[in-house]
Amino acid sequence: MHWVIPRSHPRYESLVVRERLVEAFEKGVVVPQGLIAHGRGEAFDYILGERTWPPAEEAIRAAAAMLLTAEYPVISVNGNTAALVPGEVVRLAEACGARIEVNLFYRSEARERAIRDILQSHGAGEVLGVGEDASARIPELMSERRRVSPRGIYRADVVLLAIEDGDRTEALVKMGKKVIAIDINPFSRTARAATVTIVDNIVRAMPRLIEEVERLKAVGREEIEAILRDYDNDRVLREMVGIIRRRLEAIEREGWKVG
Ligand code: PTJ
Repeated sequence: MHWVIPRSHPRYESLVVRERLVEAFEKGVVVPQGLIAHGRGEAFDYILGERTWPPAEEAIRAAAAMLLTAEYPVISVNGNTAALVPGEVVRLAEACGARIEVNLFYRSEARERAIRDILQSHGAGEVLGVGEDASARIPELMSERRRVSPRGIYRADVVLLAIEDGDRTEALVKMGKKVIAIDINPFSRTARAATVTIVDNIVRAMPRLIEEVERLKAVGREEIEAILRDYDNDRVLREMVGIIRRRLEAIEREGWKVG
């Protein structure tokens, strides 16, 4: 870490996360655009009071159910995800039997390898999507992100992605895949296109998702299927927008004691 952040700093956690991204940026794992994307995420997190709200909990439960009932789940990893939650990606993949694939908007083989190495240093086995392995193409997508592994995202029925641009989410849904997105911006195209959208900071959402997968493993298939049947992503997104609106109104009315 370059800057020693005093534990007593009121924004300690958030500043430590920033340092992690800056370090990953200096190693070439995160692109400069990833730092900008994080700033956008921070702004939404600030508005949401940096906590996981009930509709996000509901989406996490549905995501866990979807991962557990998937035939071929794949976790897609980009630079920001690798910098922020590498250990959690590996633990989640283990918990639900998912493959892990590197998939980058700003693609370079050096970045692919660096991200694979980070994941493997956290215990990952095979990491797909590196170099020649990304030989399949997502139709209708122009960015480098269209290159995917035929043994990974291309074949998956359920794809979990995070901090993602909207084009690919839409293209994956068009291919008939179920997409679980972690995106703290409920207005983003990714949030609106995904099958299940977890509107939360990835650093909070991933540990909770792992917990939920572990919990649901112990319940019956019927209960898991009921969770999926009752889930409505449109409603969850509208509820998140309602939370933002009510929070802003409460702060306007009562000031900062709202918290
Ligand atoms: O590593 P690469 O090459 O694949 O590139 C990654 C970036 C992030 C640059 C690329 O995917 C991108 O440009 O993404 P966008 O279009 O800026 O979208 C990122 C979304 O993630 C935005 O809606 C942000 O609000 C949201 N976001 C940012 N940080 C977090 C987040 N959501 C959850 N947790 C975060 N920590």
